[in-house]
Amino acid sequence: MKLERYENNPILKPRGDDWEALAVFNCAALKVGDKIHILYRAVGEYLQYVSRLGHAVFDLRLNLIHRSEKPVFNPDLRLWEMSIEDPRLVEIDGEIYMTYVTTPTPAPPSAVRMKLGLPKPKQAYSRCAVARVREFKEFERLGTITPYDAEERNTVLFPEKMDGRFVALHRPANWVGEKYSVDKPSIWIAFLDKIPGIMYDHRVVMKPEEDWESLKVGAGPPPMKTDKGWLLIYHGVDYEMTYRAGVALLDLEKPWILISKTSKPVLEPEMSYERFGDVPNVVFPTGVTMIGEKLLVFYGGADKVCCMAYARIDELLNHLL
Ligand code: BMA
Repeated sequence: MKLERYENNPILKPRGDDWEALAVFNCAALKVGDKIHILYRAVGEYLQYVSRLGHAVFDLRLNLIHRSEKPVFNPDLRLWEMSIEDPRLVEIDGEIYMTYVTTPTPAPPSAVRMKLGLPKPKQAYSRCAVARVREFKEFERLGTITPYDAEERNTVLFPEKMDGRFVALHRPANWVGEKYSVDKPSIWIAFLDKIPGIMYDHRVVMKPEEDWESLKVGAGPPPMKTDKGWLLIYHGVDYEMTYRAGVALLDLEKPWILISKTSKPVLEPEMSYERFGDVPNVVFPTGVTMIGEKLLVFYGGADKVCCMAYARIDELLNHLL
């Protein structure tokens, strides 16, 4: 099964000559009432490749009704945040939370470095942090939640607490080897008593298995509750650095148990806006929402633009089961 692409893709393109001039991609999504709020990663220069977050609002027919003139969330150098990347949005007990990546050193991706002839910088680990979001204007930093010894991206929170604890999926890229029981970067689950807080009780949920995910896997948007289980859209990367999207189903009560996952990707780079951009051959899902029976997946195309693809939820679940 494949996701269907929205006919008016890309839904957001780079704009102006400042903070979002070069790339806008990897967008979080949250439906509030009859609006879909998008927070997207925006890049305005290649040398340092600092990303900030922009905010866009769409109606349920995907007409753009607002786009911020300025970034709504900026890195804070006093906190060793050089860049804010790949946001994910989730509502838990009536509050909106955003998980995001912070990188402490400037680091354009290798495709961009090669074009500019820049050397590979020595990089400190990226980490994932959480902010409480109010009205998509106020972002209250609640701190880093990933373990101090882990290089992290792709942290998402479940939309519900379990036994009073927050539940997260994360992808510690350097937790590989005998000690960790995985030999490639995998998706792990962990718990938090509160936020701010630190994750504990880590378990592996999903390892790379298929050819198209042979290098690593990482969570996409936060898991979505269905009567059959938690639906997780994730990305897989192969040795050619092609990013594709797959779907998995996790047990409702014991979400560390994988019920099923698609053996083939549901979305892969085919369109020019997914094949050619700042980093070629990338679809990178980071947002999900439901409209009626339709599941909408928001994703970045080639680290350049924001896009959407969709499927009927019953068809997707039947396919998984
Ligand atoms: C990942 C992240 C994403 C990016 C992807 C493809 O490691 O940096 O933000 O979209 O690589 O370059």
